[in-house]
Amino acid sequence: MTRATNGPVAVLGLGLMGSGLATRLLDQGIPVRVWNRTPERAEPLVRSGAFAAAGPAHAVEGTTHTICTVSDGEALSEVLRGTDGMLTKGPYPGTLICASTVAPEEVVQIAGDVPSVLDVGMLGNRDHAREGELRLFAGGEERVFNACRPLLEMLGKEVVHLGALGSGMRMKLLLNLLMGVEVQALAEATELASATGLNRQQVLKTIAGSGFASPVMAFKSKRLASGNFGKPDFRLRLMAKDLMLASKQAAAVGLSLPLATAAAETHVRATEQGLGDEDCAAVTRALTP
Ligand code: NA7
Repeated sequence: MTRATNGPVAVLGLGLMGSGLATRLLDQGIPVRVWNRTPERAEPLVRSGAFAAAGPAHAVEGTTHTICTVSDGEALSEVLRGTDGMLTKGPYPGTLICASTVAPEEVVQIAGDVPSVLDVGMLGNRDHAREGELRLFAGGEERVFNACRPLLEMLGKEVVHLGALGSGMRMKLLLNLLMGVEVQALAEATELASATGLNRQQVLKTIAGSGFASPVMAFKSKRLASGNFGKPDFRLRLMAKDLMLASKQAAAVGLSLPLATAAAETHVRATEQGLGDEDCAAVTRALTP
């Protein structure tokens, strides 16, 4: 059997996904070096055996792979090239797995500084990450993908090489486009139900059990029924970012995607209303006056 790595793995960014991935690696006996901008978030992982580094450059020392799961392009740039960034001490000799959802062009740019890089779109939430149940869609050179496959298979139940660098991000953006539009559609139907005097709980139960509901709609109908959007599965502001990125991608190739554009606008407005750190189903709150 091919070993997943010959050395420690760094995980940069310990939000919902990064902490899930680091937990999975530790559970599988992989030595893990972690770093997070807010250091307290590393503490549970340290208790589970991870080494907490002082910064990204320190975290990647001696590692064969680095998985980056910070929130967006700005954060990724900070982690790579900012103060104590992972590239400040010279080129990274291992493989960078960019699992942050950013514009595909941004990961292509990274390849100028990191010879061995993959972009990986992750489908699933923190629980899937913890259990190795993610579905992973990778872009990058075949040689790099094949070398990373054992590690990726430790993290995901489905691991697919889509093609050139940037492909993983393109897949992730279109998947989140679908999710954002579906969840907003569910929220709109629910608000219409409430505003016209139907019983909200009854309507959500009916939708969830109907042929119109996708699994994600059925899942999110529980959030909408309870009105509890705390402890997010996926933060609303990240959905706003991904819908904006998808809309920009479409515009760049001359496509008009009216649903994606409308959903992006609603999610940006919801973020501006202070709902960004709630679960993305909280978009429903941006629909009512
Ligand atoms: P979370 O739970 O919002 O976590 C975001 C992480 O990004 C978290 O570790 C943040 O650190 C970190 N972050 C945000 N901005 C920065 C900057 N400027 N510099 C360094 N680190 C930063 O998101 P998820 O885990 O759900 O998702 C992460 C990505 O994976 C996202 O692109 C998804 O689409 C896929 P903090 O703890 O706030 O200091």
